[in-house]
Amino acid sequence: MRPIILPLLALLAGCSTIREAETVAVKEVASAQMLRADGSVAGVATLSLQDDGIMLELAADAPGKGGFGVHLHSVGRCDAPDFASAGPHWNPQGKQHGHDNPAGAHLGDLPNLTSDVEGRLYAKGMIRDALWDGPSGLFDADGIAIVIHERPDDYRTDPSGNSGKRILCGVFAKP
Ligand SMILES: [Cu+2]
Ligand SMILES: [Zn+2]
Repeated sequence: MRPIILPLLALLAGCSTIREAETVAVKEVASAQMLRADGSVAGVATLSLQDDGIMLELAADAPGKGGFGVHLHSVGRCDAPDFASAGPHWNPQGKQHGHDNPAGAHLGDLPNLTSDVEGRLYAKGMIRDALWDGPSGLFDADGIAIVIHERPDDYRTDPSGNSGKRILCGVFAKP
């Protein structure tokens, strides 16, 4: 029996490894429609709570060519046309702006995005050190928004990285 059973076990082990790799356990998910100043939809962003952290994914029409600052903002409200209602950068640790700032960074400070040849923006990555909910979490009492700005973030200038106007804004809503 032994020569037959061993290959069989190896095969089963291989299958279960593949299955684990393909299925990421998502505990919670929230999505946001990315709105332009005129109220039209430019794309979508999602946050998902997974075993090893919180994943952000975004796909949207770029507001032009080049690089654009992107942040999580502390209030889940996007009132057109200036989106000032989304408040400052999400900052539950009380720091200054920017990863190049010795007193930084806000937890909502994300890497700049660059438009591709088709004029689209894509992002996928883990939000470091973020909590999903509770008083210092993404989904605290006033919610959470994501904002794309008119120009790149300089990663240094407090409080907003000198990234200019708010061009796209999305409120994350839990289903
Ligand atoms: Cu911003
Ligand atoms: Zn910031």
